[in-house]
Amino acid sequence: MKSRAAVAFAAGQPLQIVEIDVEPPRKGEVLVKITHTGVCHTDAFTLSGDDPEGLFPAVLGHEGAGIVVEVGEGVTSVKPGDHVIPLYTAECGECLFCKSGKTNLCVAVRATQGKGVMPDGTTRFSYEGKPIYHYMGCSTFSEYTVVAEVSLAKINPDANPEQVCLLGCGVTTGIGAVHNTAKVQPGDTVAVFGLGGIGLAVVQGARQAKAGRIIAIDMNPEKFELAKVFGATDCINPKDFGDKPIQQVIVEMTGWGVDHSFECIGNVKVMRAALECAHRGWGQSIIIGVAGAGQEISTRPFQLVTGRKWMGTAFGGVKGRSQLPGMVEDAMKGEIDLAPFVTHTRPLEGINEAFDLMHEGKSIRTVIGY
Ligand code: NAD
Ligand code: AHE
Ligand code: ZN
Repeated sequence: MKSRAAVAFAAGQPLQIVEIDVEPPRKGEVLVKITHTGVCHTDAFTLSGDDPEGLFPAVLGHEGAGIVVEVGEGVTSVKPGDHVIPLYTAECGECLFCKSGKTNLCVAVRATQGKGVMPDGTTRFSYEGKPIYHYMGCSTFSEYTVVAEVSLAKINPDANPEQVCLLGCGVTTGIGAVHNTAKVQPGDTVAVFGLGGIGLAVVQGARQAKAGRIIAIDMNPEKFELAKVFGATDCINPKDFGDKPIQQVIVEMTGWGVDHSFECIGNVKVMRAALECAHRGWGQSIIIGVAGAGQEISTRPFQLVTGRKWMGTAFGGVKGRSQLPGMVEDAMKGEIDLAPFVTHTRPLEGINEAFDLMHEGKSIRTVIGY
């Protein structure tokens, strides 16, 4: 079938809106009509060429919501008409990782996903007879996409897709990082570095967890208004402190540092600052941001010797098929507030503007409606 798609033909180039060919779903696969997709910073990261797994040409996009159109052989957990969210972290329930009960990092389709192909090693997308790669097992920048059955969460059909698409990545990642990874407790002190979609979701999660002080940090003070709406108690801009390291500022604000810090930018220098503002003896720092190829983190080992923990999280530790439907219900009950994240909406033709708005710091999320 034909599908309108925004194709990344080469790194660093704007996406091109073209009509691609999409093959029917094969065994264990599902054809989904995407109705809405968010644009996450990770899409921009991969488009920039900094992603070691970045492949071109590709259909990017991994923060979508849609409706099942057709299922391949053997698919039993979804049927045409079901409302779904594609998952870049699958959940097969059968692999070593799923069975461990210790992680959401299912490996069922991860290897082929990273190579931009379906589990059988081939792609369902082509343009003018030439193959186009899939992306993160989702490729939500195409109106029609094919994903593995294990990469689909079936959700309440009454949910607002323009908002719940954000549970496909950003909001789930931030909220999940607070509850599943850091396990923030009432009264805990939290620092959040970077107030985009991820950082603001961390702020919201910290308030849900009844954190005491929530310190929000960004170089763009325009992000502070929404951070306060979501529960930030202090908003600080590193530029206001001259040469003073921001970790020192936060330690001085809190006495000994924060119980939990979250890096939501992808900047290895900020990752260090986030670790070093954690409380002596027990503070922990969670890396959420994705850093480019060749980048490495560093700190004095003494920071760890003296009791700080350095951790990371993917998709907020959330198991997509078993836990995401419940998060959609939480959003429908108002227990997760999604509306403020959607600062802009655009048709597919406006997708490059969505990237521009992100880079200019003007948007939190632009949601593309097909
Ligand atoms: P975004 O661009 O919307 O937000 C980033 C924010 O960081 C902006 O507000 C920006 O002003 C701020 N910032 C940039 N440099 C800064 C600095 N030096 N100090 C303080 N603030 C600074 O991005 P996003 O969509 O929220 O994504 C954030 C990061 O999280 C990206 O690296 C993305 O790839 C990553 N991510 C990771 C996961 C995961 O599962 N681990 C999931 C989603 C996104
Ligand atoms: N491909 C990159 C890593 C990118 C990365 O870390 N992705 C996050 C999700 S970002 C969502 O916006 C993630 O979940 N990683 C775990 C995984 O299995 O991909 C690289 O460095 O190669
Ligand atoms: Zn994302």
